[in-house]
Amino acid sequence: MAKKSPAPPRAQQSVTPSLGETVGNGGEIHQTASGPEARMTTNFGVPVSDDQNSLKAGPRGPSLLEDFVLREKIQHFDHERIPERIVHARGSAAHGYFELTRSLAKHTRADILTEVGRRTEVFARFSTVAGGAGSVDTPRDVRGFAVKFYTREGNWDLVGNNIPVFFIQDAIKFPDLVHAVKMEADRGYPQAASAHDTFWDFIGLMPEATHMIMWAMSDRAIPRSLRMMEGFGVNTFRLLNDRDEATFVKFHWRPKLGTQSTGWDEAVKIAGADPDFHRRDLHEAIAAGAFPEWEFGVQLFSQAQADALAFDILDATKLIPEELVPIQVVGRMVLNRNPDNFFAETEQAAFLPTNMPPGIDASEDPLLQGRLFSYQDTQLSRLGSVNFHQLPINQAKGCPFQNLQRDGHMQMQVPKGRANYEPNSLAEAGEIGGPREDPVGGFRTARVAFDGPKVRLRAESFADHYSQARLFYASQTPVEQAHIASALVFELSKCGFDHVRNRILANLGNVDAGLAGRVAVGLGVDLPAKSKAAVEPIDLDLSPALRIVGKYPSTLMGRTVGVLVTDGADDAVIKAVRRVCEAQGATVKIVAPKVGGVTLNNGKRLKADGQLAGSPSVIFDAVALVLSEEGCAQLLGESAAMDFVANAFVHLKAIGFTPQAQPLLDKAGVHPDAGVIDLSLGAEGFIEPASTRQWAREPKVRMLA
Ligand code: HDE
Repeated sequence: MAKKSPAPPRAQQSVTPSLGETVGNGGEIHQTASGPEARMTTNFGVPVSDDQNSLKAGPRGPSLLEDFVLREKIQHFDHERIPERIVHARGSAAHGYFELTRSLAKHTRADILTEVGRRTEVFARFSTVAGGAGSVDTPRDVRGFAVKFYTREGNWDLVGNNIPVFFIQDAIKFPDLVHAVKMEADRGYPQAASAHDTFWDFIGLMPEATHMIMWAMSDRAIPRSLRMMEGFGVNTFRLLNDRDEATFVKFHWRPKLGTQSTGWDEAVKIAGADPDFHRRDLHEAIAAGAFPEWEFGVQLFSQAQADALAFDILDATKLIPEELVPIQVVGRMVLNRNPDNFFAETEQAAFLPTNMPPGIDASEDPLLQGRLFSYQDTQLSRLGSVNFHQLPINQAKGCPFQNLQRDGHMQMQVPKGRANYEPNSLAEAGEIGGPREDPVGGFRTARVAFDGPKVRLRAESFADHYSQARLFYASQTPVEQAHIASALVFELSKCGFDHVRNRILANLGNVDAGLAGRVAVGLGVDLPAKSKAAVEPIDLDLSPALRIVGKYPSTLMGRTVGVLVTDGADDAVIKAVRRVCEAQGATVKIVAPKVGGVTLNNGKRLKADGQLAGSPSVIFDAVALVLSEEGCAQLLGESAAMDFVANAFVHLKAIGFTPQAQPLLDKAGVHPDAGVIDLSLGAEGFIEPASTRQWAREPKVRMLA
């Protein structure tokens, strides 16, 4: 345990992070507390007398080489950055807990999945895939959904996505996929965007990606909030019980707030208005005590059930419809603490699909098999040391770790004794013998028999590239189908090569002739004949669970309402809007022409949460316009006000208004509909339309493909 440092002249505390408690063999780190009272020292503890001026030869003279305070500070700064993740570089994370609500003891011996009611600490990181660490939060992209469970039997990292399938079937194509989607090699753009030639070139030549493309072009790829995304383990895993009997499993996360997305053009505008839209949203929700929560579910199935399916459960481009194998909810995750330090925690977190406690095991999915190598390996270039597991965020906090691995770059532990090899008999001489293997409690691999030649082949059972793409598209509501078609038109319109576009159109013909036709019309090009499929697609039973629209109940819970106010606005109406919205669990933000706020009709001052130009309506889920007549007249000359109203309308949001706001509504082109609510009739009527999008409005404001 930590020793106290000698008492410094001013209050200073020596703290030991959890490392000292969890490693079990003596690793210690002394960190100086930072606080108003703490004394500044160099990294080696020498007190610093002046942090404002470097050491110079006279007040105007050159700086001196002997200034170790300056040199240490600048040198540390020079090396503050580490390489960003090659994929999923842009991420936001939070701490929380997982609680098991139903035991899976019949299927697994994993402690975390068998002890009902136990809370296990977790760290969850959400990410975009393609963009760099400094890119925006809202591009059209897959989202990473990685959860580290600090279980009592070692860390379990469930490193998933918000889409249940993947682009490719074999890990050997992953570098190609990532090269194709990232910035083009010669020009270094586009950043965080799949809408360019190299991506669609690769996709067209890899028909196995078509199912994933349907998801990536759906609204799932433009989530409203990280708190409003489903999560999926994607690959098939195994659970192993006490008798080492295996059950296949797919893992699912379902957000308590439902799945909700932005519009595509809205996401583009949000990128400008608030590049940190998702990061801020997660941070603010947790800081406000509105803790994001997900249900944890499993699809369990036997080898016999797997054999009866029309596709291979080892193929990560396929999902198992919930209608065939239901999701059983067995737990929940609550995120209730923001990281203390972005770099130390979110950036240094290393997720490894190989982190599995006893009772959970991988399958032979060739994508997963590659992942079992890749993540461990990538940490070496990113974190720079084989000892990255000793970083506080990566430590096995739920249990001690102990083995005979030694030394390496940045070793933080100080192991005792001579036993750094095994077998050894040093204990017989009274020395430390070191930890021993545990054949009973230790991790065991599923006993799967294989007999066959070594081959470089894709299994024939992987060859149907289109049936599930067709299933996904056919299962969507008309609104969602229109969004998929329009997204394809948008993306392909950014491609310069005709042959690239045409190959995609030809492949789409295998998904749905109507879809291919819509996209061709949207592009203004002739529809080519459909491509030859390796296996003719079949029509599978529809899966309504694959929709977003209508899948979860409408709710204002966790959403944000922007109330635009001016001087002279009616205090009673503002209060009523706030009351009804907050009663539903929404956050209300006041937007005013000036951040200092407004003077209301009763003379009271109301501070604003945001200034109009910096708080466009794209960052809210619904808006209310509580204006005075004069205030409205002034806003008629303010383009930000016009945009506020017009964008709320075209992004299908509910607009509550006081009658004084009518001229602004008229000028912004708002037509009355079920989502345009007169607040003078009572604020209650605002709740229902504000809890969803006004899908019926969409054909009037947007030419969808
Ligand atoms: Fe990853 N992936 N991946 N991936 N992945 C990484 O590991 C990789 C795949 C996912 O918040 C990297 O630590 C290969 C599927 C997430 O830190 C890297 C293949 C799924 C994260 C890597 C895949 C994912 C990563 C980069 C194909 C959903 C971010 C940095 C075989 C199930 C985790 C790192 C975080 C990160 C490799 C495919 C999810 C390079 C080779 C499928 C959420 O190791």
